[in-house]
Amino acid sequence: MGFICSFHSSACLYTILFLLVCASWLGPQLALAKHRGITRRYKFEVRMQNVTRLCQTKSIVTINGQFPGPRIIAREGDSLEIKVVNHVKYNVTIHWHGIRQLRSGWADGPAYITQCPIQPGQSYVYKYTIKGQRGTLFWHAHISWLRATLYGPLVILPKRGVPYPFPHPFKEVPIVFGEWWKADTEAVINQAMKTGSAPNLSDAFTINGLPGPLYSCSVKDTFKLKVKPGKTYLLRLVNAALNNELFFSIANHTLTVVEADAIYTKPFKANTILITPGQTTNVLLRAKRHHPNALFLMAARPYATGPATFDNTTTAAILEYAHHDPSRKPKATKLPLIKPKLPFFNDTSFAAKFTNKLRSLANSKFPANVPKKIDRHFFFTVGLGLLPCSKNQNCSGPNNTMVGAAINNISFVQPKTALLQAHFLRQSNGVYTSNFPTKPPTRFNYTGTPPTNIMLNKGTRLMSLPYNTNVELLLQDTSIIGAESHPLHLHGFNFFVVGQGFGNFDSKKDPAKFNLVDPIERNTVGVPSGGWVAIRFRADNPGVWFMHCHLEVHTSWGLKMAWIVQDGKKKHQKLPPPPADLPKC
Ligand SMILES: *[C@@H]1O[C@H](CO)[C@@H](O)[C@H](O)[C@H]1NC(C)=O
Ligand SMILES: *[C@@H]1O[C@H](CO)[C@@H](O)[C@H](O)[C@H]1NC(C)=O
Ligand SMILES: *[C@@H]1O[C@H](CO)[C@@H](O)[C@H](O)[C@H]1NC(C)=O
Ligand SMILES: *[C@@H]1O[C@H](CO)[C@@H](O)[C@H](O)[C@H]1NC(C)=O
Ligand SMILES: *[C@@H]1O[C@H](CO)[C@@H](O)[C@H](O)[C@H]1NC(C)=O
Ligand SMILES: *[C@@H]1O[C@H](CO)[C@@H](O)[C@H](O)[C@H]1NC(C)=O
Ligand SMILES: *[C@@H]1O[C@H](CO)[C@@H](O)[C@H](O)[C@H]1NC(C)=O
Ligand SMILES: *[C@@H]1O[C@H](CO)[C@@H](O)[C@H](O)[C@H]1NC(C)=O
Ligand SMILES: *[C@@H]1O[C@H](CO)[C@@H](O)[C@H](O)[C@H]1NC(C)=O
Ligand SMILES: *[C@@H]1O[C@H](CO)[C@@H](O)[C@H](O)[C@H]1NC(C)=O
Ligand SMILES: [Cu+2]
Repeated sequence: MGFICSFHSSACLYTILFLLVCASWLGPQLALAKHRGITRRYKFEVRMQNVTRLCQTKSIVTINGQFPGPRIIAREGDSLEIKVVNHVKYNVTIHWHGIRQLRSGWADGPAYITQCPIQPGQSYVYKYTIKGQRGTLFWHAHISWLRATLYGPLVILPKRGVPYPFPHPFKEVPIVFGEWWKADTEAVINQAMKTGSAPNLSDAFTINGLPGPLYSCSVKDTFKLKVKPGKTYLLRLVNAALNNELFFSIANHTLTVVEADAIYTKPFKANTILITPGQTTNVLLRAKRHHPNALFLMAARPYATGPATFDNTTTAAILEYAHHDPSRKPKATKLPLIKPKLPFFNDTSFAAKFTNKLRSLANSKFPANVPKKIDRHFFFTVGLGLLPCSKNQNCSGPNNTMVGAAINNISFVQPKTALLQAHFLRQSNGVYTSNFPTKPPTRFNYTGTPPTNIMLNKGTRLMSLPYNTNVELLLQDTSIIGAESHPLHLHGFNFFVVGQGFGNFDSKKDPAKFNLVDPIERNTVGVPSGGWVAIRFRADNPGVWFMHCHLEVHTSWGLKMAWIVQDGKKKHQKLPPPPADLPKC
């Protein structure tokens, strides 16, 4: 039956294409370049496209008319040149999430941080080289809420001839989670910023662009994963949802986690995966040895801790076994469909147990180079608060206020020009100041009863670091308006997650418990709800690097800041000048 993988379902095509590309496309080109990387060129035409989900058609922003967007595939060491041409009425930028962008900050993508937007009718070529990274990442728009539909996987294979540090999978399949609104998402966030209320909730989550059979009018839009008994599959999980961390589980199957944010992990088994927006996770799925005469649901739904209501629906795909003997193939519709059991929405103890299992391989091939001698310590509170609305607004908060979000009580104000350009040209005057506070302005019981004054400050303040500074950063959640897990994403770096805990960070007792041996290395970490996390990184990449909550609504509200990393003394430690086609404001 056309039940699951109907011909007009783009996501089915999408996987098939991906598998084909993996199998053949890389062959001849790479044979010529055993050790040296090659340059791969892509063209991204930003175009509107009508797409129907949940029985409603809407016009969405896409790349090349595809939703989800095209896959980018490269090998470690390759260079990418991606020409983005903007044919829509919106300003657009694209971010290559998790790519370190070593000395190529001009290609990072966050609007007004590293570049001005690509305006309607304009184009920009993102150029960068993938150095020392392999695994699953993704790309997405990095302006307003356009990433709701502008996203796709970015797969970095190891250098040719270099094996994975785990059994070679029979096939590799991207599983990209998204979030779907029936309404126009730009209207949703614009309305929220005008009224000061929380934005309208999404209507569904998606797997490879498809909501799945648990929504009304959606059975035909279900992603189907077909497996052969006894084979091992590598699922490349990406959470591209806007505002929700997700639990993911496949009924009656155990997954083995082998990689997170393009860093190999010590393998461990899990029935449920927790993945925040901005995170990626590779898992091995071992198909059962014999045809189980059943179908299995692969489902995802939120891990939600905040004070606000959330989209509590469940997206699902179907895992189906192929028969060795097609004549014995039972009718798929006759088979029982087995559903997984997911943790409860606010199961923070599950979240803590899961994240504590993530460890770097930390062996000679893949060492964990954790900074040991720290040059600068920072303590940042992250959380919500209230912001005053302008006089001509009528905001829904008390005394014409709106919900805001902040780091160290500063709700970031987006500048009118790109920070990286202002920094490079030494024209910071009137654009930003370099006085981001190293600690919160007042001490309080961060996770206890909040202070009575919960107003926030505003500003475009940055933190400047000399080249090669070893940084330790404590991220402390606050309970202002409500404790909540915030997935903090740092551009330009991977960091090591050396410690985490609940309540307030204790600078006397907690550092003794830090893991400096095999902590997970990643680019996005969930600050535990009502708790803290300690991260370390070496500031070895000159440029201006955005750090923000990857819940898009919190970014809109100001939970963001940027680091300046100054040039080093040597030539290869300096940021080169901007490319000629860098968009202007
Ligand atoms: C989308 O549908 C509308 C209404 O049917 C139509 O006017 C428009 O041309 C379509 N857009 C595209 C890109 O196909
Ligand atoms: C948000 O939801 C409200 C209530 O259902 C509705 O009136 C409004 O039009 C929605 N806003 C957008 C932008 O869809
Ligand atoms: C699925 O798991 C349940 C509970 O462990 C078990 O009772 C059932 O037999 C399994 N079904 C299949 C088809 O594997
Ligand atoms: C989801 O939230 C709605 C509204 O708060 C509630 O009525 C419903 O029971 C919830 N559903 C689940 C599965 O928790
Ligand atoms: C989780 O939610 C349930 C029901 O909404 C509530 O009773 C419980 O206190 C919550 N648990 C935590 C840890 O917040
Ligand atoms: C603001 O909005 C509220 C609720 O919609 C309304 O009662 C009030 O009159 C409005 N105030 C102004 C000044 O527009
Ligand atoms: C609103 O402003 C008035 C006057 O400044 C003040 O007395 C009151 O406490 C404020 N209310 C809130 C909820 O902040
Ligand atoms: C902070 O608040 C929590 C929760 O109310 C409480 O358990 C704790 O004792 C408080 N800590 C201090 C130092 O007051
Ligand atoms: C945050 O800044 C506002 C505005 O300056 C101030 O009123 C408030 O007390 C500060 N809050 C904290 C917790 O420091
Ligand atoms: C697009 O970006 C330019 C340059 O920053 C800005 O002037 C313009 O207002 C933006 N347009 C929209 C629709 O936001
Ligand atoms: Cu957040």
